[in-house]
Amino acid sequence: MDALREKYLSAIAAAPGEGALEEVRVAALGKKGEISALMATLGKMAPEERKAAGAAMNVLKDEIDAALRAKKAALSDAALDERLRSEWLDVTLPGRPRRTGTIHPVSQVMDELTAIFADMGFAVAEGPQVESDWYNFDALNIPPEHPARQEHDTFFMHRAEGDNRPPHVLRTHTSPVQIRAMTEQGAPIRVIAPGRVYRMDMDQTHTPMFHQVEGLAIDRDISMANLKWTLEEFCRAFFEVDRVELRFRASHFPFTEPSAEVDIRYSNVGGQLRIGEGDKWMEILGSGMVHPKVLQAAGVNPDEWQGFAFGMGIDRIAMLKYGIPDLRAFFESDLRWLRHYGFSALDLPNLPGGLSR
Ligand code: 2NL
Repeated sequence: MDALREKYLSAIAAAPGEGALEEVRVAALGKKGEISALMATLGKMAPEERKAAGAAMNVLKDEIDAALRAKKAALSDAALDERLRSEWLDVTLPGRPRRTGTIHPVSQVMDELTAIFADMGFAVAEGPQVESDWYNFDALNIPPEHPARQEHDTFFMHRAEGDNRPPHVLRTHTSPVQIRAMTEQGAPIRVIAPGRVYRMDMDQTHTPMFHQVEGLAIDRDISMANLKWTLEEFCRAFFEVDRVELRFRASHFPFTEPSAEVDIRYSNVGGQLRIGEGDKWMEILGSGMVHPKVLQAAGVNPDEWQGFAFGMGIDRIAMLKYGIPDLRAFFESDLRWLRHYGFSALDLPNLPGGLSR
């Protein structure tokens, strides 16, 4: 029995894992185990011998059993320690940011514009980007020989072979949208027409597609005073400043008379543009009183109705609002611009203005 005790206690002590320990248990205490076999010999013993041997065997069995349990607990503690060491997780680490999409800056600015003019009672009008020459040019008092119609400014669509009607064009401004609105709705009318426009122009400060918003207000007694207030009110809201100053310079457009280009006062303090203060002027839009011929072309009687119209580029006033220095910065994915809108997905280290610099 001492040999058995010695054998199993050392086997238990040496068992490297729970599997090996189980094998030791089966070898000792299993149905066919050595200690079970030993205990089976009790039945053949004489009663007086059996009492002492039985007690000793029970002590041996309990001792082995206790050693097995202790070892099993030690092995499972060690296994847990090992898992805790190898599988630790720092739950205090910040989460990985999710990369979400955002509204394109130009769309966002268009939404801002639309909201400001909506507050002043302007509806939004939309129309086709492929236009007839009537809506894009003739109705706007732009005659066939006008330079704006030339090949080098306008994208012309192809007509089918043998179709000699004048070609459609990619709209060069959103004015045709307003002509359509006036023609359909008549006067009085107050609409803005934001959207894409196209001109065959591509250099460091021009792209062949850009965005424009035009505005139109026709009523019985609309004057340039209404135009001035509307534009000032718009600029205050859009640039989020209390004071703006606009300067109207006499100009010429075929579709307005009189016409004015409008400049806004600003300063440049160390590259930071401030609207409404300073001694610089920046041209932001063109405007005027709608030409009687244009009203007539849209079926509105110029003896009864009059109104103002204006047009401005969206890309530029957006860059002005958000401090982007020039178009190239915009189109080379300048990250000051993109980051302003949370475009972290494009935050690549080797782009101009990247975070890593
Ligand atoms: C500019 C100048 C302008 C208009 C657009 C307009 C529209 C109708 C009738 C008359 Cl339906 N005028 N639009 C008027 C004056 C100027 O745009 O520099 N745009 C970027």
